[in-house]
Amino acid sequence: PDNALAQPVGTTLERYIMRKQSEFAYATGELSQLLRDIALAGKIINREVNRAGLSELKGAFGTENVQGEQQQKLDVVANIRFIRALKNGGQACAILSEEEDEIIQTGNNQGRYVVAMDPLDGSANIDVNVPIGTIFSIYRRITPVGTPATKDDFLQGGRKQIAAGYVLYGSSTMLVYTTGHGVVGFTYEHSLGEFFLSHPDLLIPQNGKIFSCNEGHWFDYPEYVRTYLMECKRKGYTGRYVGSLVADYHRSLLMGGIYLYPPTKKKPQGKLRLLYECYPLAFLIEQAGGAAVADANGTPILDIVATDCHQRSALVIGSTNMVKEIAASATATA
Ligand code: AHM
Ligand code: MG
Repeated sequence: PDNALAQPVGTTLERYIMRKQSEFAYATGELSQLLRDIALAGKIINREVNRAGLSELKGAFGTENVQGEQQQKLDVVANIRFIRALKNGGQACAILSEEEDEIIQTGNNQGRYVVAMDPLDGSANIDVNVPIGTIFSIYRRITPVGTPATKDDFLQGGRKQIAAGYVLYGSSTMLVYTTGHGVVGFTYEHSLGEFFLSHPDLLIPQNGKIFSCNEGHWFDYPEYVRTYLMECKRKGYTGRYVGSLVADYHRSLLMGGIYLYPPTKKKPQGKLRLLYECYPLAFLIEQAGGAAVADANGTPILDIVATDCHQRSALVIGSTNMVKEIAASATATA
């Protein structure tokens, strides 16, 4: 406590964004503003997530609306909050959300960016107080500024992302993102309402000893996936599966490991969505020195061609050497 005052003041997200903006001579400040808007949306969703249990106590916390209607589901609320924050921010001309079939025009046709997002991922975990997350992916639009955005703005392919990230609502709330210059992580300080830089340069260990998948689908997995998982078990690796993609991904990033959502008999294309689940996490993992592939051939996720805004993909993501091993297991099984 004596030297508490001697502690350096932490770097806030705001200060960090400003510093980065001045490092890139071309920066117009628009992407910076968009990142701020996303951080604000994250704070708002964080607040909703934190008081989710209280909303069951109808009325007591003002959770019933004026018409006396029941509270909406948290993922619906998150969707509304996120869209509102981006509309007010003015930088995004359109949004693609897991919650809506069609792309959402924000009315900001002067905006240069489009944002694909899963406002609250891990739907099965929302009601049971298990970590959940928001995922986002940003592109510079290819349609002319001043006109409404189209699907083409979203279907540019994973390598065209200019920024991506997530907010993890866990034991602490974190914002992790990349603009293509490495990966940074910020931790939310509730009482100050600020994100502070806590992980300046996130790199995933090249090897790991944790595998993460839903083993309930075991009999539906392709043979090479089972072979690889058996090998993990033989080596005495640890199995961990939250069932929230952001949480399982975040653990893999920090500790090393592999996360798998392979094709199954019921979901031959995989379950996860390419544009707002797989692409952004693949961009982040490559920036953190890891790997993300879609199939037994080891095709990088970022090279999968997007033809539909809501298309699904299989996903194998994590420590490079583990991802390579599963590809090797595919060749050996073939
Ligand atoms: P959701 O977008 O409906 O929440 O589904 C995505 C989630 C991921 O967070 C998680 O990794 C996966 O689905 C879990 O699926 P399963 O229950 O099949 O293991
Ligand atoms: Mg989802």
